[in-house]
Amino acid sequence: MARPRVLITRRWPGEVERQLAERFDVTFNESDEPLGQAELAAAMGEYDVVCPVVPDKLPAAVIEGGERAKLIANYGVGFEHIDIEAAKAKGIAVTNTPGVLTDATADLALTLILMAARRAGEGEREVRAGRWTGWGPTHLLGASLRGKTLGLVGFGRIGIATARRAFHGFGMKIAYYGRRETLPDVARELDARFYPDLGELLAASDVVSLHTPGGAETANLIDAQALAAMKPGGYLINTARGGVVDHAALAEALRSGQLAGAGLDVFPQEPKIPEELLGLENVVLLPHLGSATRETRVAMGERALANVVAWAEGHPLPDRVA
Ligand code: 8YV
Repeated sequence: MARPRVLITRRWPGEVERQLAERFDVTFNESDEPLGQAELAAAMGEYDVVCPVVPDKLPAAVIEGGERAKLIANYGVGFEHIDIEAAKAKGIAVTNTPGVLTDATADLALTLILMAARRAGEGEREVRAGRWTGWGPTHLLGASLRGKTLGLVGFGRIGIATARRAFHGFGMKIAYYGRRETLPDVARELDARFYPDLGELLAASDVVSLHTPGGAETANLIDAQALAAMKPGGYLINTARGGVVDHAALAEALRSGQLAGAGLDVFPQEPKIPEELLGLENVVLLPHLGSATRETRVAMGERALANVVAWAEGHPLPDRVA
């Protein structure tokens, strides 16, 4: 039987690309330029397996673009860029890469918490611009983390990993809002308090960190009203999805001082950064680096590959989401 045809829409780390090439008839994207909607739609008719990344939008119109594809093996854990219902309707399986990017993303959430609270972005810009005039007792004072409450919105794998770092490493108190209470062991380990009401969680937290999936269910969850419910002088951290936050309202909360700062790794229309944030000093802006360590990107590739191999061998798919 001919080897299955697999499309990898962007460059993956070389070692995983090599593993793929050994087993499948693979097309790599040599230029690493994102594919357009028409190219992705055509791919559904030319490949057995399509392996997209988060910026590749796969709405129904793309998924219905051809009859050949049987598996969409997403390189990433979030899959709101794929129309799952359309895939199901066409009998196309969808998999993701859970677990392997938990630590990297939690590390980045802590990076943003520390950068925002300690005004690291402002300091770096000051130094690079030659504006630093020397040490001073009141120069660029930030906020201590010990004893402060970290409120996690979404308490799945990444939310819990973030809480662990904040609790054990920085002496923060842990509160969370989610669909359900966490396991008793986790609650005990982190002395974590569950808030069934988002507004109450926001009001109780000094730092709020977002860990929900993206998509319609969480669109603009953090809107003007939610930002007004936060503790004055609090911080908002987002390593989840840009669409969870109303950025015009966030910019206003940062300008007015309702929030002391924010740290953002994700945006609604990446790589566009909402204009109103660019001029603000008290927001840290990163280019979606959550999972961007060499080790993690290799592990994500291997996880996606394991799903492709399972599909090719007719085994149950380890990370099937549809
Ligand atoms: C990945 C992410 O880099 O996995 C996710 O959901 O947000 C990122 O950290 C991206 O998805 C790659 O497709």
